Amino acid sequence: MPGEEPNLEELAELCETAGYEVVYQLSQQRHPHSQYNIGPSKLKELAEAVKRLGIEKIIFENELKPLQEYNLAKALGVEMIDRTRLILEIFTLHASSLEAKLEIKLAELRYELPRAKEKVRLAKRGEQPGFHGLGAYEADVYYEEISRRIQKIQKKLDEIKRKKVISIRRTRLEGIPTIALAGYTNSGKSTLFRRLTGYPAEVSNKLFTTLSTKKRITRILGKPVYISDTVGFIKNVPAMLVSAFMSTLMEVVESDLVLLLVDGALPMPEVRQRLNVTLSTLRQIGVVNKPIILVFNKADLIMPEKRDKLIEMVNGAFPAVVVSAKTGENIDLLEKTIDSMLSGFVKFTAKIPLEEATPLLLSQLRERGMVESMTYHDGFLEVTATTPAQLAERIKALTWNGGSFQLSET
Ligand SMILES: Nc1nc2c(ncn2[C@@H]2O[C@H](COP(=O)(O)OP(=O)(O)OP(=O)(O)O)[C@@H](O)[C@H]2O)c(=O)[nH]1
Ligand SMILES: [Mg+2]
Repeated sequence: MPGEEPNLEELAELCETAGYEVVYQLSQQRHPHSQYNIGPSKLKELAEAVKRLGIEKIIFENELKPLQEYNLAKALGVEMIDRTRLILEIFTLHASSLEAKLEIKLAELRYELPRAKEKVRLAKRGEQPGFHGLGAYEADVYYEEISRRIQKIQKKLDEIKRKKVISIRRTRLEGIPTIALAGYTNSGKSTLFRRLTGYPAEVSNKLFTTLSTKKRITRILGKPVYISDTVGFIKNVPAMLVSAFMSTLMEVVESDLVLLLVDGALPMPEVRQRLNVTLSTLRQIGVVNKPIILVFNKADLIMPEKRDKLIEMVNGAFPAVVVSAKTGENIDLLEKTIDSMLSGFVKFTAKIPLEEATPLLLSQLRERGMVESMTYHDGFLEVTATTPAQLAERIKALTWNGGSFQLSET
C-alpha cells in the first residue's frame, strides 16, 4: 500500500519460524489490485521467479481476498497464504496445551468463515491448490458446519475460562499479587520468567515459542508473588486472532502488575513501534488502569548512551528499567521497582493466643509472609511479619481474646 512501510523482514522471520526457506522477496507500493492483489507487471515477475526457483508456496504480507487467492493460485500454479494464515501455522506447530489448541482452532475457523461461501463457489469452477475437496459440499452446508464448530469450541473454551476465573479468584483470596509478563514476541519474556522463578520455561529465538500461560510462585525481595509468562504480541494481527487468545491472555487482564517487555537492542524506531503495538494490544484486551513497568530487555547488547535514550523515550510516563534477563544485569533494580509498586502487604506485630496458633496458620505465615521474629511466651505467640493484607486481617481476628495486634511502618 502507498505510504506503508514494507514489513518483509518480520515476515521472513515468521516464515523461518514456520519452517519455510525464503528464496525470493517482492514488494510493491500500490493499492491492492482487485483481481490479484499485486499489479500485472509484478505478477509477471513473480510467475518468472516461481518457474526459475521452483517456488512451492507464496506468502503475502497483505490480507488476500478469496478471489485474489484463487486467481493467484490459478495464475501461478502454487499455493498462496497470507500473514494471518502463516501465524496460525506457527501457532499450530507450537501449541501444546488443550487450551491453546482450541484457541487456534477457533481462530482458524473464524478466519475461514467469511471465506467459506466464496471458496466453495470458486472451487466449483475448477480445482485449485488450497481449495481441494470442497466441490462436494453445498456452500450453505459448509458455512453452517463451520459456524456450528465455532460454537462448539467457544463453549469448550468458555468452560476452561470459567475454571480459570475460579482459580484466579482463589489466588486472590490468598492475597498474593500476580505479576504478568507481557510484550512483543521474542522480547525475552520466558527468559525473564526463568530468571525470576527458576522454572525452566522454554526459550527460543523463534517467534511465538510460548503459547499458553505458565504461572509460578516466587519471591521478590522476600515477598511472595505469582509470576505468569504469556503469549507474545506482534503487529498487524487481526483482532480476531487476539480475541481467540483471550482465554490465555486473561492472566494479564487479571494481574496486579504488568511487566511490559521490549527488546531494547533493536533500532530506536523499531523499539518505539513495538512499544506502541504492545501498549495498544494491552488496551485492546482490556488492560486499563493497571500499573505497568516497562522493561527494556537485552541490556547486554545495548550501549550505555542508548540505554539513557530508551529511558528518556518513556518520558517518565512509566517506571522503566533496562535489564538483561540473560545475564541478570539490573535484575536487582527491576526487583526493587516491582517491590515499590506492590501494594497489599502490611507489616505488623501480633500477640496470638497459643491455642489459635495452629500449624496451618504457621505454614501460611511462612509461605505467604516475611517473618522477622517469632517467639513464644506466657501462652502467646508473638510475631512480627509482613504479609498480604488479607492474612494480616485474619491474624488480627485471632487476637480478640487477650492478644494484641499492631500495624507498623514498612
Ligand atoms: N542477548 C540477549 N538475548 C536474550 C535476552 N533475553 C532473551 N534473549 C534471547 O531472545 C530470544 C527470545 O527469548 P524468549 O525468552 O524465548 O522470548 P519470549 O518473549 O518468551 O518469546 P515468545 O515466547 O516466542 O513470544 C532467545 O533467543 C533468548 O535467548 C537478553 O537479555 N540478552
Ligand atoms: Mg516465551
